[in-house]
Amino acid sequence: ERQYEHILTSLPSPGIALITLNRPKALNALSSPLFAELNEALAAFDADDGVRALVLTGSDRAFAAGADIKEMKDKEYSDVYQNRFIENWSRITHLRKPIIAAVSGYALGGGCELAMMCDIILASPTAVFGQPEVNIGIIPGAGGTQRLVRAIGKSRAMELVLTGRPFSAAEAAAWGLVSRVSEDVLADALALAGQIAGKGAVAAQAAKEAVNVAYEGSLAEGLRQERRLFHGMFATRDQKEGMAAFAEKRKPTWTHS
Ligand code: CO8
Repeated sequence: ERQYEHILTSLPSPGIALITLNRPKALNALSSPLFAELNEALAAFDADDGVRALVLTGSDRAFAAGADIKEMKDKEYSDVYQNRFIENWSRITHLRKPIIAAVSGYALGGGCELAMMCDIILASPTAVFGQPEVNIGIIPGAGGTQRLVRAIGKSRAMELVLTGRPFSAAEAAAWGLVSRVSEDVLADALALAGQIAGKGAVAAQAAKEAVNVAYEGSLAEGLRQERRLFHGMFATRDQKEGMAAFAEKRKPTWTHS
């Protein structure tokens, strides 16, 4: 079993993988070494047939307080441009399997962006979101200006990105950035992952892909792709089993194939 320095990984129950960001002294600031490990763990779990849903979390105090400002502060334009700084930090969006962010404490800057790269966000009442980059002379670099607009609308996103003001779990829930506020956010995220892991894996992955088309593209293209993925379900054993089980009034036994 691989041991990491900046993250913790575990398999808390069948079908579920948990990744915990673990740089407590820096409030889980996102550094290049942390992302190298996160990407490695994500790739390993995505390739593991025993894993059908993932949960990403931080500590009670911080999901992640942003990209590591100390790592970034002396970088020049030519460094970040030529080295494609943070380009591979969005690899999490290429996961086939559903991933839930369980957010407690600070989710600022890159931390908010990382949460938004997940498929579902659940927030503890203590969660504090924000895109404060403007306060340190930069702008969001990993989707903050794009995904926030889609999640909560242009006027709110514009206000938050231009002022850098933090916003609460309650605001995030009212605006639809998170699906709910939960007192025991990690337990609830694991329970939700358990529900998803209980579905046929092919259907869960196709559903995720189809929802992401709606999120990323136009309606016409989304409806076309949805129909194609829907048709594809009829090539799976799980479709035969799922519909037969319904007709026979019994629970389906998924083969995830
Ligand atoms: N980078 C580096 N170190 C950090 C960061 C950070 N983003 N945030 C906190 N830390 C460190 C502090 O420096 C401090 O270290 P030390 O003990 O050595 O002084 C330690 O964590 C504890 O922090 P504080 O003492 O500041 O704790 P407070 O409770 O007083 O404040 C805050 C907590 C409000 C969260 C405060 O730490 C803060 O404002 N942090 C910076 C937030 C921020 O500006 N984030 C945006 C960064 S820019 C960015 O994310 C660009 C995105 C790029 C793409 C990312 C793709 C995923």
